[in-house]
Amino acid sequence: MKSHNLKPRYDPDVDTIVSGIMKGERHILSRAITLIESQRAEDEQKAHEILDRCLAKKNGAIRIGITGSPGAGKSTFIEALGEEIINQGLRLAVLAIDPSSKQSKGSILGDKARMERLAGRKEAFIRPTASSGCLGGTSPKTHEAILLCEAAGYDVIMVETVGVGQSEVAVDTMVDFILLLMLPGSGDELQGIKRGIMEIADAVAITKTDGDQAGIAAISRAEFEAAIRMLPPKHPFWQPQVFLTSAITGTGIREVWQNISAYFALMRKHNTLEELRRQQLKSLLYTLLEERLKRAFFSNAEVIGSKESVEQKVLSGQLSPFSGANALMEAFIPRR
Ligand SMILES: Nc1nc2c(ncn2[C@@H]2O[C@H](COP(=O)(O)OP(=O)(O)O)[C@@H](O)[C@H]2O)c(=O)[nH]1
Ligand SMILES: [Mg+2]
Repeated sequence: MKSHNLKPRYDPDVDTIVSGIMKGERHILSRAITLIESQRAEDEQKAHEILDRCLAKKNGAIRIGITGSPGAGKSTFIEALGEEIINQGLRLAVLAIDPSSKQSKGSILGDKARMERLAGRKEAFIRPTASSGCLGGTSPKTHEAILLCEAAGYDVIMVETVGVGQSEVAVDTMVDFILLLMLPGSGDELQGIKRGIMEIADAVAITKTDGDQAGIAAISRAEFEAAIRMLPPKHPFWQPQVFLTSAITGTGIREVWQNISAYFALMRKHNTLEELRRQQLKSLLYTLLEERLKRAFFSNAEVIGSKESVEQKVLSGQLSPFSGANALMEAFIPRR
């Protein structure tokens, strides 16, 4: 008899998952992140239990956000920086969020392939994640995945996100250090929306400064340095620096890591990291609460029942959007 057809799907219970995570078993950690990302109610419940039990374990990991436009060289940079980190004897988890992966699974594989050398190291855990419609890909789920990676004992956690404005603000609430990657010649973007990103960057790396890009990269560096001087400091003790890097030749990679290390040494000296952790938890609390409220609102029978007619009245000018919103709130929580 062929027994492989009868083999049940591997579905470990909460105890097995929690102890597997604590032991640093990568496939179990991956399984737990899948539960976090699941939309199914029973998975959500399971993920919740796992998270609650993992939260108790704190390991003092450092969290680094790597952000920049698509094609800026983030994944390739993480591979180069990641090797440097692992060679220092540290364990590294990478949560790579790819907004394009919503449509095609191909690009998820693409990102993992880009970090192939890193993926082959036992000290590294690489988890490509679909952005599931969230701007830039960060969501409470990313924050939860970070918490699990910490419980699994990783010393450094990197989150790759695409810089599209609002998403950096979201990633800023869950990581301790933000490295902004910019292409040579992108200094003109400083005038526009990228300014918001500059405000939360703790360091800037101009990427791909190999080949014939060296001259233009030097100009960009001066432009970014000038822009940083104009900004109010994010931390009183920290002045962001601009680095020229190449993931291909290895230029600047070690310098960036030294800069990041110096930042965390200062954070510890000023006892700022603990305070930051508290702020991050508070932020997760309210993000989750907002998500729960929204879900409760839009799945409420009364709201569903009146939504269409309210919308029609707003469209035909019978109701202002303001009164329409009030009417829907009234449907959700009737005034007593
Ligand atoms: N010349 C050069 N090309 C690079 C460098 N880093 C990345 N690339 C290339 O730039 C493209 C985009 O890189 P990728 O890491 O996927 O960018 P991401 O979208 O920001 O993650 C790929 O074709 C890389 O091979 C670099 O340091 N120098
Ligand atoms: Mg990438």
